[in-house]
Amino acid sequence: MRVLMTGAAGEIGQVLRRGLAGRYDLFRLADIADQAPAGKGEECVKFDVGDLDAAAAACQSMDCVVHLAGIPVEPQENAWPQIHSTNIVGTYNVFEAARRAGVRRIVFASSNHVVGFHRRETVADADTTMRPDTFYGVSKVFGEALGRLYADKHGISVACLRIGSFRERPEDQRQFATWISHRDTVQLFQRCIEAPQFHFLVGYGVSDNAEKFWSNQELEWLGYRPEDKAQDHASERAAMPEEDALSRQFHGGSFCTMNFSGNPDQID
Ligand code: 15L
Repeated sequence: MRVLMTGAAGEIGQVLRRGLAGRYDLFRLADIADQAPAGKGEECVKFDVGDLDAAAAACQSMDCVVHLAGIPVEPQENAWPQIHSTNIVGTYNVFEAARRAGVRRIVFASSNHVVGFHRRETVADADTTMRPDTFYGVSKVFGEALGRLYADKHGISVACLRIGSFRERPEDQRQFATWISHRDTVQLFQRCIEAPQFHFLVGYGVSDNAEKFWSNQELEWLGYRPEDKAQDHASERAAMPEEDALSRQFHGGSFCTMNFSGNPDQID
């Protein structure tokens, strides 16, 4: 199996690179930034996802593309032009490049922020209505829609993973619901890359946290069995600050609060 991973020098990319090392006939690691030299079975390529021709060249002879490249949020939301060029145009380029190269599967790093404005009493699953909480969340909604299109129209098997809080350990109160450990992240991506043929799936990237707001029940067949849980870090919790009154109402937490000028009472 030959796998291309975009955003390979990012936080998740580096953990996947280590965790999946040696599993594939070729692991092609792509980023706009410099990367550690290629090891056995690896190949490093440097390009900007804004360049469709470069993306198409990187997709040549790949079976699967793991698309991580994108602009995140913290500490503040990036300006729309950057989100547009990297997360929207860049994601289109990678999907289209994969199609042109005959890639059979795409694993797309979506985000929990596609459902960020759901109230915490709601347990979200794959069919829950999208309620993005930032332009970043909107860009991930776009990526998931693109995934649907490329699955239905072109028969590419697409997995969209709504990643929660990817950290070594939970760092704040919300992450007792949203945390995903490094080890569980590796397992989840590996299952999606290696699963037998499927058409389209949406999954939540979350560890086995007792308080989680998201359900992967429909994904039992995938075999993702998280090994970590936030409650194992309960002793560290008392030292973590409380969330503000708006953040603690919604799945997206502080992402909902960023630039907020609405009325929370109107958000059902
Ligand atoms: C995300 O999608 C962000 O990329 C990440 O940095 C985290 O903040 C995470 O969501 C979260 O919800 O905690």
